[in-house]
Amino acid sequence: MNLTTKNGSNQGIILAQPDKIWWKETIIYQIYPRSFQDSNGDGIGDLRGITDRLDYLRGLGIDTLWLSPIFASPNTDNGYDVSNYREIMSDFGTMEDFDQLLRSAHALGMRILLDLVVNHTSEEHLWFMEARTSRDNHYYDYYLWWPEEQGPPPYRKSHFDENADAWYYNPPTRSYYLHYFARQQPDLNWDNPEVRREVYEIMHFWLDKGIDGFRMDSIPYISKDRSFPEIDLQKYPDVFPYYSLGPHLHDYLQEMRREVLSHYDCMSVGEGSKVSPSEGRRFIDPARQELDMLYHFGAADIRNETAPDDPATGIPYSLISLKKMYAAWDEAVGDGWPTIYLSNHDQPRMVSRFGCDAPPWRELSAKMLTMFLLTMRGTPYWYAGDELGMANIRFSRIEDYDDIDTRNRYKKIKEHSGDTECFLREQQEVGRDNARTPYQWDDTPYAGFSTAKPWLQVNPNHVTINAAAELADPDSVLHFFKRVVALRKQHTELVYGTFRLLAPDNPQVFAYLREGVDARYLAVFNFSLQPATLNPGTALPRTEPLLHNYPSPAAFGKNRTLELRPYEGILYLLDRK
Ligand code: TEU
Ligand code: CA
Repeated sequence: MNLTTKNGSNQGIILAQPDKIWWKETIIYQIYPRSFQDSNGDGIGDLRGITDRLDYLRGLGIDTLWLSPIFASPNTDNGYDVSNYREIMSDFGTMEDFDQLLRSAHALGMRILLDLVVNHTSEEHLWFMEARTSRDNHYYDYYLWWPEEQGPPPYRKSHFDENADAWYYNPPTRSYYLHYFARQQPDLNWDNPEVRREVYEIMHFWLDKGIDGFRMDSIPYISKDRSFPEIDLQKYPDVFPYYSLGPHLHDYLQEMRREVLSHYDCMSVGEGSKVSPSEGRRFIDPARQELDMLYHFGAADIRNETAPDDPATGIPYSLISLKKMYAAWDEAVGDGWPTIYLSNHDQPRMVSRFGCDAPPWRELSAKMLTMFLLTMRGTPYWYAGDELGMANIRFSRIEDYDDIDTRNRYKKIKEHSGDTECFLREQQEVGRDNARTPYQWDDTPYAGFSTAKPWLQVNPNHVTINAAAELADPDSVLHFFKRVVALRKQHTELVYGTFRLLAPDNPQVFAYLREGVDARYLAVFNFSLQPATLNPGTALPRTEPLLHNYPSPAAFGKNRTLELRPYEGILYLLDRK
């Protein structure tokens, strides 16, 4: 940790300058392999497809890829149900294909992160196939059971189960097994040291191959209180936050660091479902030696749960809450390091959710969100396709969906004679398949993704929104993305500088200062469909903006205010020492 004296607004204060390391400077580009590029004409994306597109990605300035699970899987949850952690999913290719992908990526100076899914396995994993046969089986204790003779199991809720019940009865053992996700995804018993050893060996296997780190799926859920107490539903009405606070979670993460991660030059990021900022710090405090980063759900939760600050702005959630949430995480991480993202394979498309995908606004709002994500403090997790401004597909029929989450929830609503139409309308905005439609490479019938009918429909808007068209248009979202990526590389103060939220109570504008040792930046974004006004106080720029998304940026008026147009974003370099 270097200590540096700062001037300007923080005169006299000694500010810690974060340690420099590659995973703070990079942008992590998430690929959902099933949807990226098919290389053999079966309608399913695969590893060779990714290898074929590495040059394209490198050309955009991308240098780190996170691949959603590529391991053997029956695909109940598209790879998030692993049946063999040392084999490649047959749909995606072979181990040779993987080795080739890794070699090619490294040769281009790119890194690869894999998705470690070890809160649960697939029911088709050998361990579970054994475990379910008898209570005496060696693998029985690899999973979590409730014996029938103890009466009905205590209430636990499942994310994906049609009945929302996280226990499933297994006749041969006369017991119920626990599954926080689908019943085909039984939860592992992390209190069994053998289970932990198995997981660490799997991690060694991939790290020894040369991968550069892991994204860890559902990691806050791994530790359970095996006395299975009744959950205090007053305290945890949503239940899931209870799952993220298991008694031995941090012991296991420290053990994992000691046994595995500390032996490699690699990075780790935990999926931080249901983790608050104060809990989050414990995962990433460098002194505790657990994970490097935590991928929290703050933005997704606020977008789903809060009411607009002012309905007239056209922002359907509370921007004030969003701003305060990011400021709270920025402070809570302490000496650790923040993360930011606005979409992924479990969320709708960024432009449809936080911007506006109607034609007059799609490009502007996608560019504004690009500037926002890449100028915040923290490592950005970028979801493939957002650089094209890809939008929600908004399926109208349940048959169009592939996702187990959408399908099982629909089933449940139907069985209870609920309002399925209302559910389908809601899924058009939030359904996970919105983000899983094939990558739009060109305007041919299957968008250049495949020569055969893809596993999930291509968005019909690919005739205009596609990589080929955008490469040919210098004003495209794609070229804009490339410019911002380059700018972030060039201005490392945008990576390491401090973050200070301005105008926290402005319901339309997200504005902040980024202040490094040598330079200070002002970023302003109108998140609304309506014009907005900002007075940034003393942070008045004297020069032209570094970057803006309208052809010519708004200028400061006499009264030191900026009149921003809908979705206008501007980045200024305030001063450089
Ligand atoms: O998601 C974990 C998670 O917390 C989910 O509840 C997520 O919020 C949900 O999918 C939204 O509908 C991870 C993976 O990202 C997801 O794709 C998997 O389905 C899940 O774990 C189970 O492995
Ligand atoms: Ca294929």
